[in-house]
Amino acid sequence: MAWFRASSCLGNLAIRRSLSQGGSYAVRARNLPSQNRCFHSTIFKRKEQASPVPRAVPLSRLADSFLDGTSSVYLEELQRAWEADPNSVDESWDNFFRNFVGQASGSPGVSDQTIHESMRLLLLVRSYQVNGHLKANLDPLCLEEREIPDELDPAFYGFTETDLDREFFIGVWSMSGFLSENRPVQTLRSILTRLEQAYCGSIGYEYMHIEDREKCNWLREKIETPIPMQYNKDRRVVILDRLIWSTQFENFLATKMKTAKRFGLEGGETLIPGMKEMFDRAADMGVENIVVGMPHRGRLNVLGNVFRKPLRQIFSEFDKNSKLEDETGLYTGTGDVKYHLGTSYDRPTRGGKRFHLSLVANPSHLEAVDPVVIGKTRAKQYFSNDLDRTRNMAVLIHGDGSFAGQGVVYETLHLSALPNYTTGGTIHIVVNNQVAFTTDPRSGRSSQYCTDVAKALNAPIFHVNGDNIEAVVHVCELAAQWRQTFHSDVVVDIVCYRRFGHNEIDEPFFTQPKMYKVIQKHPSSLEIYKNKLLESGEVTQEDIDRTQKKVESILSEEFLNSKDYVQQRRDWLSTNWEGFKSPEQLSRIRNTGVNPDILKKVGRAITVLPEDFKPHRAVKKVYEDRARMIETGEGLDWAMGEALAFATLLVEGNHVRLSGQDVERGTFSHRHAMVHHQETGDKYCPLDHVMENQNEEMFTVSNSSLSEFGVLGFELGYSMENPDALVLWEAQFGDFANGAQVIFDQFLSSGESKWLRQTGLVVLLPHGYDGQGPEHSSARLERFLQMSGENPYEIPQMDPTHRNQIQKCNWQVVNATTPANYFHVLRRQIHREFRKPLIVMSPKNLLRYKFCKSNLSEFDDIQGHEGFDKQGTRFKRLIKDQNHHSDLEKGIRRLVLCSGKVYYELDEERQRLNVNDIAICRVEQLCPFPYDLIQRELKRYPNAEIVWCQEEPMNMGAYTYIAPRLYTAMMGIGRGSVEDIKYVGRAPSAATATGFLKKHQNEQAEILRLAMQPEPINCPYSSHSN
Ligand SMILES: Cc1ncc(C[n+]2csc(CCOP(=O)(O)OP(=O)(O)O)c2C)c(N)n1
Ligand SMILES: [Mg+2]
Repeated sequence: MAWFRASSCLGNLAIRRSLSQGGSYAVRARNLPSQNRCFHSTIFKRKEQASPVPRAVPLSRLADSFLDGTSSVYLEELQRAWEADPNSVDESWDNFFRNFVGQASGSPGVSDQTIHESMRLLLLVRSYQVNGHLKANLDPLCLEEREIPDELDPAFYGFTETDLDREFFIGVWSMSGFLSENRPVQTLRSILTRLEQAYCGSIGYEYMHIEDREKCNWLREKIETPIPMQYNKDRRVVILDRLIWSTQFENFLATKMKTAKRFGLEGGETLIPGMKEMFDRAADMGVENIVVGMPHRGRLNVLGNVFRKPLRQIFSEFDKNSKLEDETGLYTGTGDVKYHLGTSYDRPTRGGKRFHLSLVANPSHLEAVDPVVIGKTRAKQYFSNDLDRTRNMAVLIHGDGSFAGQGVVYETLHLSALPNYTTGGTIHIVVNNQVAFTTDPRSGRSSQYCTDVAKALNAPIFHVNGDNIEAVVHVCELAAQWRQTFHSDVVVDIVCYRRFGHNEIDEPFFTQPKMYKVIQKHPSSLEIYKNKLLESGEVTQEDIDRTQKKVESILSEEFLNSKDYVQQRRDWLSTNWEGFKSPEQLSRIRNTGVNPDILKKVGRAITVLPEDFKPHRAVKKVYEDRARMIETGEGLDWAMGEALAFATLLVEGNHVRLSGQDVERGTFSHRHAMVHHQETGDKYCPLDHVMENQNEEMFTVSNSSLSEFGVLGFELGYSMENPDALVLWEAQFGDFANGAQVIFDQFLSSGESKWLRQTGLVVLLPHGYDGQGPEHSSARLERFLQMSGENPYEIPQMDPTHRNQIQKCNWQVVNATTPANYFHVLRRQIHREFRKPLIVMSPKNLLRYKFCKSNLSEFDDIQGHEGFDKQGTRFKRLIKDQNHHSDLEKGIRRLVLCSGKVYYELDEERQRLNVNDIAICRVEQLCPFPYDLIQRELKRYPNAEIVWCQEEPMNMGAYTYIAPRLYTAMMGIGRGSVEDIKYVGRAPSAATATGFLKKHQNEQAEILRLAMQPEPINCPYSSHSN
């Protein structure tokens, strides 16, 4: 009987005890009062050892934390409340009191029963539902010491052994599950037996924290089945076959690649059959696409056995001499280690359906891929019109250490129910091998379970003993059913072990000697299952041998073939990206100007609000001003430039999505993309009405949760799905982007090179020195530039017809200074045959600055108009001096190169001082560096002193990026050396900016003074300066 479980692990008790004394293994004991635990022992121990029968505990003294923290007089209070108003209590309690009060004594067979006895029994039942998992047999090694809570002891409720065969009245329930069997009278023994089977076997269910009764009932129905769930022979044969594949794959690699790191799954092999059954069940329930994210552990096994990546290919990747296809023009990037690579596959199910599986490539940074997977899934749902989100599903696999430790797990979980981020539920599988590298759970988390973080989301959590393959398969299927039924997250926690060290060359005995002594002797889950099936007589030894031989011979054959395997063209373009160019295939440069009629038409559409709509007064004015900008064609501001970029991309059929903190209004109150009716609170989004009957989601602007890592990761994943989408993430202030540093470093700047995946994600980072202090001034421009992969000492091919500098760079960093240029750089993201991340240092005070305006004619494609230059209207990588200088200006004594809003301050100062021999050029695109245009300006001013001017401290901003490139450009035309580059800007500094406004103003004034001073500029901040 399952509730005698403790005795089945008796063999290990001695080990447990000595381990806990030694203190080397995590003991997650709860501090429980020691009295009243005796009933367990009276049941489990022989009579002479039995402790005295405890006294019943008065109801009012019952510890009722398991009833979600209500008071200790819970039942009495509940009864009083029910008597006053039956509707004031939960329906289940209403039923309870209805059944009992005034009836119990009259019911046949229960005449000797008190109401309180039945109530106590009910509490015991609920206690199993709430806490049964604490007694479940979860640890295959039987090493984990867990105190069984008093609430699971019948003695706690006053029951004694003599009650075991007494019949108790437990009522007739409308509630599903255990109490719904319509057997109002049962013996305590049969009740306990069922409770133990349901809640304390190889699966520990945590679900009573879910507030929704319908969901709890659904689960109860699945858990508290009349008889325990069993698979039939056919299913068992399939499960065995899958377990053989999973196990032998690892064994094979272990023998063939003894010294290679592969982060094997040994000890957790049941993951593979579990996943496969989960996917089959999901596909049966309508899932067509599954996007998977997972860490290193078991990845090769998942790739081979679940994704069906050709085994020969996997094996060949271990071979240092493996051949790369020598196809000309093949872009191979820098590559990545084999256990980070992604793949995709169309997989048939046992039920005859097909579904598509994609594994997202990820870096070593554990859990960083989580939001990326979710974002990609959401994009799949948008592009396949999967409105109820049942056809596209995300599955995330985690380690126990990383699930508990990494904050991005929480950030990702918290996106799960947000309307613009939900994917209708993610299935999380934790491969809980009870160790993280060398760290025990005791040092790795403060919570009981590594999965506790998911409870905040009301996700059910199924802990399962990883040695019990059928239990693993069962909860995997249940998770799929839950996801498809309730469209919310669910967690499967496979408690297993790690047979070897962290990787195959690591020695686990250094740090976990006692655990590994047990592991050494522990049979594999395959052994355990084989024995079980042999015992049941459902399979014979010959059947098993035949399957094992077949698997062995396929593995060996694939291994042989791997020697001649030639790596195929890397699968870097999924269907949506067909025709897109790799960094080595030249893509045509296109203009981004828009027909003026279209501009007017969409401009009008996005500047009107419905007649009966009452916006805030100030917002009304914003929209009136915008309407005027369109009508007059003059004075278009930043927000208008952006809105026009979005609107024109929408009419061209693209999807536009902008997300980030407070982006709907805009941190600086400039965007007002979502307008709020001041009386009803209704919202109106003008960009949803660019076209008639526009799909509501085609333009999405969405305030996000207060997360950078999670949300940026999500948008990155979103952007990778389909190139016909302009996806933007805006940081509240640029500084906050460093909360998402992993996404910048590991994905955005290097993803294409490592994994051959493109993204056109746009990142808007408010940046600029306006006296707001160290944390609101700098978006850390220098960091983005430092990560640029360009060689600063080599001028790439700049001829317009051969130029693929921008395709070869890893990302673009721009600091646009006009609304029109911002409009064009956004449109350029989509109007090209490749995608490249775009980092925008976006303005703050320029949003309303009187001179930061553009005319509508700079947006159109009319020859002769302001924005039209030699090639047409497009983004200007460099804006030359506004004084209409000719091709040769010998009288200019200084050329000030700068980027961003400091330009306007320099220009104002120049006008104030009436200086006319200084030219100011704006480098709008810093990366890739516009060598051609810089050289053009250098030639225009042959006698000018060359100055780089910036607001940031010398060790920050663009200076260290600009200097070698400017030098290379100068060298290319024989114009001076590196000493000829003069710096004007703030002194080197630890903090990005001063916190004192006065100091800021002085510093800013000094920059302007220096840049305009009549004397030549010496290099400041050096010992040679004067
Ligand atoms: C963010 C991050 N920090 C540290 C590491 C280094 N590291 C690699 S595996 C590992 C242990 C992971 O433990 P767990 O999540 O339990 O997975 P397991 O290896 O046990 O399967 C650590 C610390 C990492 N890869 N990523
Ligand atoms: Mg682990």
